[in-house]
Amino acid sequence: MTKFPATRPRGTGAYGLAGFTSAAVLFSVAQLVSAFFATASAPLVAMGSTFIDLTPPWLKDFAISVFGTNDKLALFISIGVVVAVASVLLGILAKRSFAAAAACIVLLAVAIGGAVLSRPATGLVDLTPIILGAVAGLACLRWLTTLVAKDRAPVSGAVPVAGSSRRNFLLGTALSLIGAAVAAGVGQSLATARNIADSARSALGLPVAKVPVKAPPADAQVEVAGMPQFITPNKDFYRIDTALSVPRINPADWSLRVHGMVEKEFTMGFEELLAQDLVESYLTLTCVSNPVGGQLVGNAKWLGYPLRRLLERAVPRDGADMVLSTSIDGFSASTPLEVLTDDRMALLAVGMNGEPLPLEHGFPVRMVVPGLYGYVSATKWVVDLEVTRFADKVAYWTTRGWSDHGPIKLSSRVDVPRSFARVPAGKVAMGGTAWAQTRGISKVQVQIDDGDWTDAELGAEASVDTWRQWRYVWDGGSSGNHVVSVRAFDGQGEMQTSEQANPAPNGSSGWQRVQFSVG
Ligand SMILES: Nc1nc2c(c(=O)[nH]1)N[C@H]1C(S)=C(S)[C@@H](COP(=O)(O)O)O[C@H]1N2
Ligand SMILES: [Mo]
Repeated sequence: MTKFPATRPRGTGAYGLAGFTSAAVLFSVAQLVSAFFATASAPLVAMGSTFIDLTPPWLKDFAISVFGTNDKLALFISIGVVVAVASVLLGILAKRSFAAAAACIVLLAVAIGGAVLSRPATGLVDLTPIILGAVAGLACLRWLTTLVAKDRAPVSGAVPVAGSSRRNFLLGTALSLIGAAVAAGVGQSLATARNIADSARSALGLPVAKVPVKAPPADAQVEVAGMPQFITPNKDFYRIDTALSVPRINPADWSLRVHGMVEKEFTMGFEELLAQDLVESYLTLTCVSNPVGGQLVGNAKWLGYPLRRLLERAVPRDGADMVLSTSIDGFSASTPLEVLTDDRMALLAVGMNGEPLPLEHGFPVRMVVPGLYGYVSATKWVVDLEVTRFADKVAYWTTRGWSDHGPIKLSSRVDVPRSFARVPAGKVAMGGTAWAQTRGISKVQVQIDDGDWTDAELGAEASVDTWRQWRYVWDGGSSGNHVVSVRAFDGQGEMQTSEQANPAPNGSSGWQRVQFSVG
């Protein structure tokens, strides 16, 4: 009937779908297998962690300012989108040359393998997930592209040929995708079931402090609707770290090595730590990435052992001026030795607000140090303290452009009203928070529009290491837009600087201004 062939090869769409499906198989098989190996053996975790380690300060700042503490979710989604697009292109490449596409998959696997090996606490065996994943992905691509090649579309006008090869391709794709989803789901439940840290944490009873701390005065909390709680509940406490998957440490396996420029190096296990005379203190933690008016600040009651005592036992040698603390996942912080040996309450903490540390906040042991931003002091999942010198060792963020010393800047914030809130006419109760850890807050002033700076009422002080709330009742003004500004004074009467600074390299500064409207 016709001289033309009645079919032509399937278009690029089918190949793109084959590529996407093979990538899904590769990643989910690797994810499933990774449940039996180090957490960082999962391709997504290894890639994401490596990406985070390569992140320059401006990008970290940007990510936190846009996504806040959802920055990790944003990273996973971005990686997912990039992988999805790349895999479709790979499928299309396979139409021209299967060998070229296979070579790309092998290269990708090698790159991921490199990322896995670059993580602390991984070894050659941790390459198993990516190797098995790559084999499964390759096999899937081979199979599906063979099925596509057999499936030839009818040329328009020609009588359609039987659609069985078509059905085979779609069936193969559906089976592969279902298999991938099942593998990913099973991998997830295996990882949860094997999470020994979770069960150990639930079973753990912490000792009580030898010296319990006095509860904060009731009027540390000012009475203004919408104010944050004076003590931040653990579930609301901000979380910032480079750990894409939270380290899972069995306390029975935990130990802390204290070494370096010391007379007596030693290692302490968890039991031994709990047997020391533990103390409690209220302390406000602050992240250097907190922008003016930001929420990366939290206040908690900590239970722990004074780092001063630990270092007394090690006896630092002359010339040492820094302690490099390292976490199980390779993060490190450089803290001035004198800060850890003077009489402030720098703690090796095991408890937070009456519970063992939550997993995301450093279970089983972390550091908390009054007066310093977290990146130079608050090492979570800490396993190593090296007494050394700033001249000799550089910590995680310091190599990425942040200052090696990170004292917290005197800051204040407006919590109520929120930006662009509309308040009813009449009296307006405003409130906020101010902090200058180790020095305390002596005064907070507010200014409405271009009016005079006026003293706010202060909530009671729990300690110089905690934030202090303020309250101000404004008589109210004309309907329309207004601005409230805030500034604080520390315990020595020094005023917060009005100079605006971004978080990098050593913390934001400037007075917060909040716009709101009346009426
Ligand atoms: N192991 C580890 N500890 C870490 C970090 C980290 O990335 N890894 N980040 C630090 C930073 S930058 C801050 S601000 C605090 C935050 O502590 P939180 O998450 O308990 O609020 O932890 C510090 N300790
Ligand atoms: Mo931080």
